[in-house]
Amino acid sequence: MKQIIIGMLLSLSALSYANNPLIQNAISRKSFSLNGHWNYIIDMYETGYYNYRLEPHDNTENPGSSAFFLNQKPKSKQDRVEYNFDSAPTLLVPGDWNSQKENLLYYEGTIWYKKSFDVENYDRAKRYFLHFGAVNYRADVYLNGKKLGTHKGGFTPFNFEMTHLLKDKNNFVIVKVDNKRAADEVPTLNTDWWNYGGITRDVTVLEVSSTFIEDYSLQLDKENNKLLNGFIRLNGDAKAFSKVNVSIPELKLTKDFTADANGFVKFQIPVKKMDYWSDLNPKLYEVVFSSINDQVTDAIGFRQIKTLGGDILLNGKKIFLKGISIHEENVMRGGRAYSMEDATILLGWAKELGCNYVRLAHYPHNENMVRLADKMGILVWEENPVYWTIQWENLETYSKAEQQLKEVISRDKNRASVIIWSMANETPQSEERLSFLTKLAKTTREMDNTRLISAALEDHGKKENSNIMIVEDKFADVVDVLSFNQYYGWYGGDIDNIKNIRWEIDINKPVIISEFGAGALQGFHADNLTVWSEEHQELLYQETLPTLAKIPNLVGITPWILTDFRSPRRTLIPYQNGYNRKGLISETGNRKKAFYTLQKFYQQIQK
Ligand code: GCB
Repeated sequence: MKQIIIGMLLSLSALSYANNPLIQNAISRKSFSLNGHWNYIIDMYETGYYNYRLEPHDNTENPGSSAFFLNQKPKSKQDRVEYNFDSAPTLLVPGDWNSQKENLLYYEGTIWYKKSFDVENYDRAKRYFLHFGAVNYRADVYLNGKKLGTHKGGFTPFNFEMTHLLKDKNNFVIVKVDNKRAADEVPTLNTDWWNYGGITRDVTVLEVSSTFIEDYSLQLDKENNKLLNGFIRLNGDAKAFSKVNVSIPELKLTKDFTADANGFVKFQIPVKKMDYWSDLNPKLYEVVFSSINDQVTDAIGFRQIKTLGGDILLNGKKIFLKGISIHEENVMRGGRAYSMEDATILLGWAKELGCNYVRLAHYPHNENMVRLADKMGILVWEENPVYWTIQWENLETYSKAEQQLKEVISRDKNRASVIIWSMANETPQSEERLSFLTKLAKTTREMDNTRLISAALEDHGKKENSNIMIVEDKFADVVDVLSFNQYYGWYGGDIDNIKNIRWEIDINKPVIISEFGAGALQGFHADNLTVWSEEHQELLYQETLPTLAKIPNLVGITPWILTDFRSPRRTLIPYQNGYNRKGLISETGNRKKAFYTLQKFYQQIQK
């Protein structure tokens, strides 16, 4: 009996997930935006969610008027409703709340958002989805007083169908956003970045036909550069055995396929001459995916990425990844980055440094970053927020990590710039952690075998000779690229001794140094042994870069980090003042001395 119930529950949860599959390339769909001013109510005690017996209003048959998602209004002068969205202040969406209101800078908890809207040219024959670029961390979404669903994970997109609840006029969407940290979530309680809360990315209403192209992929085969592999997945009543077409007008290529009974078709398309995407030639082709009553256009680059012994080969040629790590923060404005303008600033700085590669740390960044990287010819490492001390033995925590990873892979699987999926960062070793990460890697390979797998691991000095650094981690056997963070000269190790250290790496895989760095307050000048001075950070770069260059299999570096970023862990006044100061650029946009040291190093590296 117990098993039957568990089985039923599992199939129910699978069903609710299957009902809301991620719609590929949301930004090119017919849509309208719900960005802008949303009314908000701060609800520290979650009064609008729980009744006074702490039962969720959601679960009660007739939620009382104190359920905020009903958006109740008093019906008479004697009617008492103790909240009112319409008289509440507003926050901008997209945007974190912390940087918009002074009293919310440190807030971690629940805030309710409300937006009213009409649907111009509402069409009964169409289907409508509410799409969120990201909400940090938990979103409970309601339309016209009814629940659409819940999503957890602060950095990945999700959408809910709302066809059944939508009207042409006077709709209201209410989102309960909760950014409280918790030990069993991903990321967990402890991180070295600001836990920005809110509806941090775009909100869009997508209008699609009753049967539409839900998802697709088109990628160059890993081995054969004259072959494209792809799939199309339809959603809707007429999906079975439906005709679909893929065309690349510039290549004069057009192919018809027929979907199977589930509306799915996997295909291969031979190609003759084509221009391959690379950092030096970021060529994107317009690709049109069509079905009987839907059409989606994307800009896709075709390239191969693989490893050969200690090298990474891009289109068969060795490449050195001149990189920098980046947090998703527009530090000059203050707050989470989300827009194309933000992406242009961040990737523009990376280009100015001489980068052909970025590590988007420590969670999936907004889609503008990878779309722009595609256009600019910047290779990308994307990362799952499995950071430090996740609950490895907790199966639900595993599901949360896997779900976020699947969502980013689903979103970005057609981006040529993305070459590495990183499973985790600096995670403490144990058998449970090894099987957790190995399972994540397996899932990733099943979803996408065209990219490389890595994780930011850790090194340490050998017992018998502390000048010899080693990486002892069984997960190194699983990854395609061995990456590790190393802070010799900052967290332990004498800066004067950097020149004497070397790494003993007995694994025939490419090596990336995923982090190194030192903190410096821009404008603070002293002799180069004075911690927090620009000169000290510059010295660390001057000493570290040539030392790393001696690692035989070194194929890339992403020093920590492009800009100073907000972190609650960094309390030292006057140097840190709430910022991690390892940026090469300050929160005022000024380059520190080490910026130029790294720039010079990259200029000297042959292509
Ligand atoms: C690390 C972490 C990164 C921190 C950085 C630091 O190793 O991966 O998230 O911000 O060190 O500055 O300590």
